[in-house]
Amino acid sequence: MIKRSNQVRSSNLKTHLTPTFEERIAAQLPAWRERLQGIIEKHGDKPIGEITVAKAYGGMRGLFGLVTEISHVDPLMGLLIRGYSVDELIEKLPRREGTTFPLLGGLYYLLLVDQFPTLEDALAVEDMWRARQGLPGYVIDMLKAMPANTHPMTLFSQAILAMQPESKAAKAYHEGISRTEYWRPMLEDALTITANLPTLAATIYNLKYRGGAEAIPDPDLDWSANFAQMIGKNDDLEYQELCRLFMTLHSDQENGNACAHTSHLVSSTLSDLYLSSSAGMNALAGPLHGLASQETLRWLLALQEHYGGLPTHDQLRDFALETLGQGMVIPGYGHGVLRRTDTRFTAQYRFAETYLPDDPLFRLVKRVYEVMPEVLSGLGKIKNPYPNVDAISGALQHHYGIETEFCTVLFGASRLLGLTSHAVWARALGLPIERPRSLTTELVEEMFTENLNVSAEEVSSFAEEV
Ligand code: NMX
Ligand code: MLT
Repeated sequence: MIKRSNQVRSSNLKTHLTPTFEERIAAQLPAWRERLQGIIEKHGDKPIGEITVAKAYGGMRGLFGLVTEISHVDPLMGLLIRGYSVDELIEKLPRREGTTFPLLGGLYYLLLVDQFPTLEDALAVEDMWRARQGLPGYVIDMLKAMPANTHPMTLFSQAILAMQPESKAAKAYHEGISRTEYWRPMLEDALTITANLPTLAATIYNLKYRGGAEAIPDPDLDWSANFAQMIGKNDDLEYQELCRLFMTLHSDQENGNACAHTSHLVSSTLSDLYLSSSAGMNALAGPLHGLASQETLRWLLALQEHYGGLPTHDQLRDFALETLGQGMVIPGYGHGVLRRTDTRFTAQYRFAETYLPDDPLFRLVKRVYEVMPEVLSGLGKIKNPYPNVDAISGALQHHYGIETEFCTVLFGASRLLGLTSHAVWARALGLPIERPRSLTTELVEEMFTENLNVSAEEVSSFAEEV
């Protein structure tokens, strides 16, 4: 029997929805499977885009190679989860009386079940999470054994991986389970992993920055607010609200972003959710992806220190050009899909206007927003000169005293709600192992060498063969 820590002190928790999560998803599967099969039979050979040489060399930008129902990123409208925009989610998802931002139990219900949750549904998921809380003691021991300078994202990914022996799906596969049923124990793993994310994040925070204080969830608090409580912010209701907003905004972003795609690929081999979630977090830990939250905060703090406060517009322009001149990116700006200001930036901006309008770092974020789109547009190569979600998230966390290096762990805790939902549905719909092809440059050159006179038809048939 594995010794568990961080367990909630509560009884009478609802451990299931009625009908259960599993039944609600299972009820939708026959129609979905039929729909997918029909689409592939009827339209399977029709193109939905063009694979060009530039796309093959260019990080597959703009290539539609994945399908998911859970969320979609529209270049202009931004993130849509199950069709709902960020603002609609914030406005409509159920919340507890006396609070401003949504219960994440409701959002997870929407992500997984594809029905808009009632307050009762949201509270039931929060209860199901409570009933599954408790980190294995050996995970805490492992985290404690790591060198003090280990990055929190490394600890986060490694702790999720270390919990893999807990996987019900891996056990079921080992014992022999039909591939069509594999999603059921995966769903159980999804609930266990997500239930423990605030505790895991708080445990890492406390080990690194609070002398190792134990993180014990409060049964009276919701999933997001519990993170705040476990790092000692029991009385900071404002920060608890920010946690709810932050967790809502970072939870998903269709399937092609680097962490989602990584986790999707790993899961397509029928790896369990502990393995694919940890892999996804390793992608999120890169500075062009989720680490940009930390990097933006570092850049803003350096800017503030350099000018001894709020720089003028001209000073800011100079500082930005210096960063660019050093071959570095301006963190928090640009996007692979979006072509206007990220709606998740705007939602956090509104939070700041309401709760911390005079915060010096927020005033700096505002000033950067006034200057940066013009500076970046001036370079003539950036497709989106506007801020993304990371341009402000770290500044808000900083206001409430959160350590700079920790910001991406919060991003990860939220994003795993999306990643686990995608994986459960991918297995439920029987999506195959991912295995695209690669070319060598020599083959590319051969395909397009003029004097070889390869016709367009031959190129297509070559593409079919390879
Ligand atoms: N600062 C400097 N250069 C940039 C920036 C930026 N913020 N954004 C794009 N570029 C460059 C990019 O590196 C590329 O240069 P080159 O041709 O010399 O390689 C050129 O502009 C064209 O890039 P795009 O096609 O506009 O952008 P792409 O889709 O390749 O990259 C990002 C998207 C997000 C990786 C890129 O905008 C970036 O590096 N941003 C800064 C880091 C960041 O904020 N990442 C977080 C994204 C959101 N998230 O949470 O993951
Ligand atoms: C994300 O939230 O994953 C980022 O905006 C990156 C992306 O969409 O590519």
